[in-house]
Amino acid sequence: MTKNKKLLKWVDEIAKLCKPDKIHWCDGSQEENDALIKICVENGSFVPIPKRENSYWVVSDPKDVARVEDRTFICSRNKDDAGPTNNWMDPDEMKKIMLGLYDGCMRGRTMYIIPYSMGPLGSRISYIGVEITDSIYVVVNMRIMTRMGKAVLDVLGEDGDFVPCLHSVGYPLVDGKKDVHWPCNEVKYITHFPEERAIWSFGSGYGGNALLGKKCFSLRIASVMAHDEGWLAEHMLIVGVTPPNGEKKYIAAAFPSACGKTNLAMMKPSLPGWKVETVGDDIAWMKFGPDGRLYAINPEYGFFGVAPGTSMESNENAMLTMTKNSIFTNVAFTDDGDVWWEGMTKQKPAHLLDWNKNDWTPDCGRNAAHPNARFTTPASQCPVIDPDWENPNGVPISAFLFGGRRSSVVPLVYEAYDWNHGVFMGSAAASETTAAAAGAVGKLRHDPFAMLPFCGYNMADYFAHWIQIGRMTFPNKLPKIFYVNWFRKDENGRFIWPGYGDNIRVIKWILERIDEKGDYVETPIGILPAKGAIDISGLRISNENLDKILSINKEEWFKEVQEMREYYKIFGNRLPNQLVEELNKIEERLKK
Ligand code: TSX
Ligand code: MN
Repeated sequence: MTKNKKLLKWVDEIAKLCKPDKIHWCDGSQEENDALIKICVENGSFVPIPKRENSYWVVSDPKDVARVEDRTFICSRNKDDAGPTNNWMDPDEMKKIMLGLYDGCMRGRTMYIIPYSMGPLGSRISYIGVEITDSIYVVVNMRIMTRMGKAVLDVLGEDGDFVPCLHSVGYPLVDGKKDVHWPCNEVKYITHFPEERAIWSFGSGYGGNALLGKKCFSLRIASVMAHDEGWLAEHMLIVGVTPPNGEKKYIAAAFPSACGKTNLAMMKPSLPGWKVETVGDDIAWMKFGPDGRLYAINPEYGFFGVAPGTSMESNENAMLTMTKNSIFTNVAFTDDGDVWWEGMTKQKPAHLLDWNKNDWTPDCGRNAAHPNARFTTPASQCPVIDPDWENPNGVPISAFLFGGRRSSVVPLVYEAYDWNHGVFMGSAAASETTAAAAGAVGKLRHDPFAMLPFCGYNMADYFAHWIQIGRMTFPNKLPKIFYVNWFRKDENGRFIWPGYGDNIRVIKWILERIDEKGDYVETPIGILPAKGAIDISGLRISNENLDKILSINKEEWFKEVQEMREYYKIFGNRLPNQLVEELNKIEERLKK
């Protein structure tokens, strides 16, 4: 147990509020994990997967399958501090509502206390959280996704600080009510109190709604902490790239959903002699080191990835990571005792149990797995995990990549002229919607820095923070900034760039540019590769198509600038002037 005063007081307070039958302090041990999983196997909510050692199949309530953005709130004192891109409610008002919901919400259940560290234990870049939950699913997922248990309490000590994260599925077992395989509540709230750095979540057991170390802490609350303390908490993958000459560099990259971030994080490069190693696939925390460079850690301990579309072709390393010690949520189950999802194999199985445990055949007209089905799997099992992925000092970042899914207009890659131009590029990140998302397909959605659902404060202040970061060190110590687009289509609607492992060809140019090499041309929107500067050896791509994705169309870009001016209006006068200046500069260069 712990002698931490804040923690003991808080647990006592929450126990009085939620009124659980029992309290269990998680030590993180294998024995504890085995015992919890045994409960779930016996009650039928977890099904062992015979083909994968120590792995389990779980299906959720069909109404609890994804993050609920419209039920996600930033409860700052002032509405303007949440900004135009967040839902806001007054913190006192929200607490009143939620205290009502939490009152007795754990009756008949056990309350689990999960002490966890985001980042290597004891690193100066890491922070501690404690999640209180009434869900065993949450406990065992948190054990994969974070460093969890007794060792964290030891680091916390008597006076250490932590982010309190309260979670309940909101399904008390009262009046003889029987438990269900996936308890949850129709009423859902995912709420954040940025000023007191606390998280309250109610009603959902799924992913980012319930595993509070991930999006809630590591992005929404941590982005506020980073703003206040002068560092960066970003929705970015981190990879180490080693060229044949051995001069390894680390890159961090932010992409909106459905752009293949996890695939890029574990990419198998197609150029001979090149190596890509994974530090993280979703979140990067970065602080300045004594040398003035930015050093990044992955605060997570596992991958919580979208299963559909993941295959030996699209992401072999992810497939090899999840062969054991993994949890699969809302995928399908095969007759021979394995999991399956759309896109996993070219040939669909003849029969499955689908994600609702109903019989499924290829002609039944339904998906076998839910499109947002997930794997939870330990990062340590990734065949290409970086040797420094747990280095408490982090890894030095040489470049930031922003991107989006754009079938037209945006070239394959371009480089910012300077830091503020790069910040502009991050703020301009946008992506066309895919069938996986709700709403119309192919509509352009702004997703600045891929942080739209994850920024815990006013997005305009976040832009200003990025500009401020650029003034905190020598310019030559800052990562160079690039924008990439793997998704240009030709007039027949076919992807022009092969993507996947061939993206190493783009990264090769990026690494050359970091060393002030690599042939380039200056254009109104930024620095593009010169003709011949992208290594296309062994690729089948026509000159015409290559020219198309490595050049800009001024008319299209005038429109793009106008569209961006319109978008910026939502931020009002809180938008940093530097970003409007960058827009003006691009427009002036386009006129020349
Ligand atoms: O993840 C992707 N990446 C990054 C990989 C390291 N995807 C999948 C996106 C959905 C999650 C991609 N899809 C990428 C990409 O670079 N590019 C594309 C588009 C594309 C799709 C299929 C082909 C080529 C490009 N197939 C053939 O050309 C045969
Ligand atoms: Mn993400």
